[in-house]
Order: sequence, then C-alpha cells, then structure tokens
Amino acid sequence: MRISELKLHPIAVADGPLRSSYGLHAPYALRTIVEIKTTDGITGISETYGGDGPLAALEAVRSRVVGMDPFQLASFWQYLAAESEKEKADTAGGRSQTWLVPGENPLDKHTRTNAAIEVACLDAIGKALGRPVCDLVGGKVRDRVPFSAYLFYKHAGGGGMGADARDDEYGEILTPEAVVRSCRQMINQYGFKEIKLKGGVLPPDDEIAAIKALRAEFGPTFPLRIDPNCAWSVDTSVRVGRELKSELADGGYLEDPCAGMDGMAEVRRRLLAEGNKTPLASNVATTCFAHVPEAKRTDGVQIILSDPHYWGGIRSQQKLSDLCEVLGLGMSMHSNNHLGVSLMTMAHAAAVCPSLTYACDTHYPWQTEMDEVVVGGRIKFENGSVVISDKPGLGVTLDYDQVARGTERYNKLPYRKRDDEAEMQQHIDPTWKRVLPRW
Ligand code: GKR
Ligand code: MG
Repeated sequence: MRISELKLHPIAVADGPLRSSYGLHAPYALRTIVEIKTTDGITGISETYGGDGPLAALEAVRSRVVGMDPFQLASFWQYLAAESEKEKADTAGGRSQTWLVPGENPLDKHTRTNAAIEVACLDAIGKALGRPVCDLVGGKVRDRVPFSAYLFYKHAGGGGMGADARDDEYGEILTPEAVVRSCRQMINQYGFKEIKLKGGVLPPDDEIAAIKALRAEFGPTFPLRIDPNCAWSVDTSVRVGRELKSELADGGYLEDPCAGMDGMAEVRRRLLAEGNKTPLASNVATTCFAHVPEAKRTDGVQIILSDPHYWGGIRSQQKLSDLCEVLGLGMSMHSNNHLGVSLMTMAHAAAVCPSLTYACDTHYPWQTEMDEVVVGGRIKFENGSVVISDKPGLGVTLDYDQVARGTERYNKLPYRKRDDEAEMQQHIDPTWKRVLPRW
C-alpha cells in the first residue's frame, strides 16, 4: 500500500464570541481536513489547525507523503525531526503557548504536521484492515472516553456572520449565574461528569465566585478546574488556589494560573507550604517532551495536558502516557475548537493511554450540526463519554458536501490565522491588549 494522493481541505467553522486571556474568538475557527488516498483505493482522514501556517506546513511535505508507505511512520517523523533541527535557529521565542496559541507557534510545526499525517495514515490502515485505530497501536484500555463540560465566558452570539449566523445556544455568559446555567445546559445535553471553566477573563474574585457557584449547584461529585491561561501573577495564583482549596480538591486542578515554569513552581511551593495539595495542570508551560523533565524537576506541573494535534499524534500521546507514569505525573487532554474527526482522534488517543485518568477537554459543544463534516452528523456522547466502537479507522468518514461548504466559508473570510487580540479590539474594546499578568 502506498499513498497516491494528499488532499488538503481548508475549512471555516462557525464559533461563538468566546473569551479567554488571549482575547476573543473570531466568528469562524479555521481547521484543515487532511485526506490521503492509497493505491488500493482506501481513504484516510485527519483534522488539524487551519489557516495559512498549518496549511503551508502540510503543503511542504506533499512530495514526501505522496508515494510513502503509510505504515512507515517512524521514518516520516525522522524526516520531520531533521527538518525541525534545521529550522530551529530561525525561530525566536519560546515553545510555550504563553503568547502563541496552538496552531500559530512555528515550533509546533513539525509535531503538528506529523500528527496530521500520522492520524490519516492510521485511519487508512485501520480502514484497510477493518480494525479501529486504537487496535493498531496496542488496543484500548477503556471503552469510553470521558470528556468534561468546558465552560467559557462569552458575549451574546452563536458564531458565524450575517445570513450564516448560528443560533446562540448558550446566550451571554458573564456572571456566575450564567456560568451555572450554561453548565447545567451542557450537562443536560451531553451528560458530562467533570467541569472546567476557562478563566482569565473577569477579575479573579468574579471567577472565584463562579467556581463556588458551580460547586454549590453541582456538589463535590463533579470535579472542578479553572484555567486562566497565565492571566494571574504568582501572588494572585496563590490567593485563588487558597480560596478555592476545597472546590479544586478531589479530581480538580488549577490550570496554568501564571506564566512560565518558574512561576508555576513558586505557586506550587507556596500552596504546599500551606498544606494545599491542589495539583497544577498545564498546556501552556509544557507543550512538548523537552518540557517534561523541567516540569518534574521544578514540580511546576503535576498534570500534563497533552493534545495529539501538536504533541505529534496518537503514538506520541502513548509515549507521553508512559513517561507520565514513570515520572509519577498525571495526564489529561487539552482542546481547541474542532469537529468530529478531531474528536474521534482525541478519543482514540485517550483510549490507548493508561495514565490519562481525568476527563478530557473538548470544545465540541461550542460547534453546531451545520458545520460538522462527518457522515451522519455530530458525534453522540453517552453520559459525557465518547464510545470507542469497533468501526474501522477513526470510525468516521467525510461528508464531502459539508466539507465543500466549510471551504466555501473559508474562502470568503478575510483572515487566515487565529488572532484573538485583534478580534477583541475589533468587537469589544479597541484599546485591548494581552497583558500578562493582568491581575
Ligand atoms: O479556545 O480560547 C480557547 C482556549 O483558551 C484554547 O485556545 C486553549 O488552548 O483550551 C485551551 C487551554 O486549555 O488553554
Ligand atoms: Mg489550558
């Protein structure tokens, strides 16, 4: 079996005006659907970040991918790793996501590209053999992958623009009452059993109040997390950790409260000194294998938030799971706006990682049926989990009409990258800047 064709479908997916410390989500999130065809007529698919950067990186490997045996994934990575080595000198700034969101960090380029090609190859192999992707890499350790209710502060609006605007399912969410209401709505619809609030948007006391309101409404059996994406200073992080000590206990965590591993390590030391064992999780300070030893050495991160899209793919995810087990670190999964192909990738990746013991993040509830590109429409959740079936590959195929609609939307857009700061200035406050720490 050889790869005979690589097709890249850039698409735009309606997205609501969600807030984070990065700024505001644009009316459309950008994604790329990757499709490979093999000489035996099999199609393999994957989904990755969108816009010019990720697309160019995929274009750059076209001649290496076409003609490749889809089983030869290790040598494909070897090739990309060598390319990455060559380019390293040109890249200023750190690898972390403190300033750059995933998809926009040039240092993620090779792991991101590897993941997109690896997953499409695994999907094709699975479809050729009639086996699910998880079976190709050792088999699943769980039949269902739990996801969490991922809550966001947001302005009114459901995403999209003009005649293509989506219904505003959740309405404006800027108060503790609205956070609780949106959570109830999401849990009723999807059955999630764990809750994460994207913070770093309102002053810390308002976000503390929101977490306390969630605890009051849902009780201690729903683990709670808050993630301000580095919006707080070390002092503020310690204060929030102190005030939310009981709410973040029992399966909860404090995620990337401040910028940098040293800051995270200081927060950890000061909380521990007070007898507060709330673990710190990160997808900002730790974004690649090279960050893991420092996370362990400094104790700045106790739970690594992986993501098959930029850690290198499903096999890298498994390596990370083993590493976390050896080092005594916890592991969960980060997300960005995505559709069903990514959801199934995340589910298969989580299903094969023994040490992934927390419910994974997903932005899926923020997207709608109108944008889904898989045949049969949106993936169903059962009691907050995605079921890993025996269907071949990722278990999904493309609805080409829907892909074409996504590409049509993409072609009409004036932007080709995610820029939450620019969106914030355009729609909310022309003077807004991403300042860290903000509080
Ligand atoms: O969608 O605004 C967002 C999130 O802030 C996302 O970009 C983050 O990467 O969900 C992510 C996180 O956990 O930090
Ligand atoms: Mg995070």
